[in-house]
Amino acid sequence: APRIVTLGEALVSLRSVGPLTIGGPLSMHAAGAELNVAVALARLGYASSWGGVLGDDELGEFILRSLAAERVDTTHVRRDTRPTAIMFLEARTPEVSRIFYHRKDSAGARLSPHDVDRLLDRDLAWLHLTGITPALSEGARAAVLHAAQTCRRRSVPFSVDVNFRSKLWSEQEAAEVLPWLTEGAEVVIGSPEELALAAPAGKTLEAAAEELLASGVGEVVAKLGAAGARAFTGRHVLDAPAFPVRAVDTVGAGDAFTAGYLSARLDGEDVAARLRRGCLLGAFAVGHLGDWEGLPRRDELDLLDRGPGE
Ligand code: KDG
Repeated sequence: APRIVTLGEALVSLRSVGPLTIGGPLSMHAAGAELNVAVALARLGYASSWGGVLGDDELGEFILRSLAAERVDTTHVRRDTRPTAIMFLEARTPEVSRIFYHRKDSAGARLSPHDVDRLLDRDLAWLHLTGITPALSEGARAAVLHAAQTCRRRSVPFSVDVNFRSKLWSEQEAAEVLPWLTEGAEVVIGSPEELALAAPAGKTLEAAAEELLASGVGEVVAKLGAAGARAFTGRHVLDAPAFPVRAVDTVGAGDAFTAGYLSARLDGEDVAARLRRGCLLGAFAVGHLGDWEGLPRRDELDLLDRGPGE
């Protein structure tokens, strides 16, 4: 099977059931936007690899164990003396949660262009990147830009999920860096606001999409949350509605959407089917606690597809 590689920082997320200030039980999950995509693709039967730097500590071991259980290849993970990053996820309502990072000077931020060379030095069919990595450190920024550049040079298709994180960098910094990351990507995904950061001259979603397509991006996909998603291919603009689900936890839904969209594209499906698969995986993620735990295997894809009540 063709190998799909994702690359970034994995974290341990500690989820509360209410305000962090009152304490109480926390549940422990492997997290990170790229890890979420890697697991989603592995569940759908792809040969999926995740690459990055983990601490040489219990939390790093926990993440490796989680990935192994999900059949995600971690051959090129490097361990470092810095700690594995942690984030607290404070759930206030199913739709509203807050994230508090403990990731400054973490192992994951030590990702370097050299790590990228080791990771990409093999047959790969697709590389998936996010706009989180360039916000982590100078080295991580150099690494992820190097990864995109390597793909352009070797004509390896790659995708970028913008994933703007305001706790890591400013919109201004992001707008300076993101166009260098997204240039020439096969697929760029983000909310309308995020897409505008990757296309600084584009004020509306349509203008941002046009600017990205003009920079050599193949498809621009806007995640619209409960309103579904919209794809711009240069020739078509297509919409898909979200699947109606009762939200349990919306964190991770964006990554699930991305994995769904990419998987349908890798399957050779048309744009309408890609959007539909994206929204479907988003619905699975929203309906379950944890970023990726509730995602479907390939033989479960039609579980929600049958529609409510069946
Ligand atoms: O998309 C979910 C991610 O936000 C979460 O798993 C943590 O990667 C993460 C981040 O940096 O915010």
